[in-house]
Amino acid sequence: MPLTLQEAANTLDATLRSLKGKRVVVLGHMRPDGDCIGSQTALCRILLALGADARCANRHPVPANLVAYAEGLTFVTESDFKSRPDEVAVAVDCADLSRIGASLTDLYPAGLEANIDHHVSNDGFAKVNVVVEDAAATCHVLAYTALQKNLPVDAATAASLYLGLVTDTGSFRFRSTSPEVLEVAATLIRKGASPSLTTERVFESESPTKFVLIQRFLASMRLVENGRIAIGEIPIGLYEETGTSKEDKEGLVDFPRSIAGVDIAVLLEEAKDGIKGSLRGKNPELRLDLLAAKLNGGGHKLAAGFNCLGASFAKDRERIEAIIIAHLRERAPR
Ligand SMILES: [Mn+2]
Repeated sequence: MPLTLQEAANTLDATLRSLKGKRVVVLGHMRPDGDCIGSQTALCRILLALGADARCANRHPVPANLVAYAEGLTFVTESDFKSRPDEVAVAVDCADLSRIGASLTDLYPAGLEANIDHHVSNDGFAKVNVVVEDAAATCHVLAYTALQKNLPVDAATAASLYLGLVTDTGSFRFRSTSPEVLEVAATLIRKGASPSLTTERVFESESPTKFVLIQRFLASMRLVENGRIAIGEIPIGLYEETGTSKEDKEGLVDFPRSIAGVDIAVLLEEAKDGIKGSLRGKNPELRLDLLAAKLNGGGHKLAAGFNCLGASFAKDRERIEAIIIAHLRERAPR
């Protein structure tokens, strides 16, 4: 099922052009990140330019630092969302339907029309599945297709596509940063994306309260397994205490990842309904997607997440830690 970028471009171009004259909703994942919002807004603009009646919907709102990318588009949140007659749904950056949320997907009982993604764990849930595991971002798949097939890319669309490339490659620092990715980025800049404006909006617009959250997160960090695993925690109530929200979690897991000798960086977040985890690595052989799967999750080889429903720090911290340690010993003994 995984495609090359070229195969994806051929399929996606035909699919997008076939949506002309139709009502389309572009769905993304809960707690959307830069690649999700970038993909949704870019695809929505391309579809509008192709003559489709397109809009975006998400379970959670667009994060404050990404709102500019949705300017001029209809972006609906779950609670206000109703499907329109004959509306076709397309998903971006979602490995499976649960990432979108049943409250949205249940409104399309005939199934989703297309699934555009780059997650290894994508289960091919739509009629047309355009999944490129080698792509650096869902925005990479979209940008490659749009540029190669001469789809309409105005300055706002270029900015959205660039956003997804920047955020999913960690500002062009991760392994996924290839010459091809940088070539696509260069073309997007020529079409109107601004690297400095992107940085300012996305990375230099944090709330002052986030620094309190960062301080507390750093204080919680500990090294285990001879320094090969770094774990930081967000206990229940910390967002309220620091005047922050879930969205402020973005980027925190890069701190444990940045330590020399750390193979697996872990962020554990305790909530009322359980423990959520983010996993980050430097070596793809560690297959963090498989580790996440052991904890009711999934993702990429180097970046994955999980959700242990009903778990709490007091009861389950050691069990989760043991699973992570066992996975590291199994995949990369030292
Ligand atoms: Mn992505």
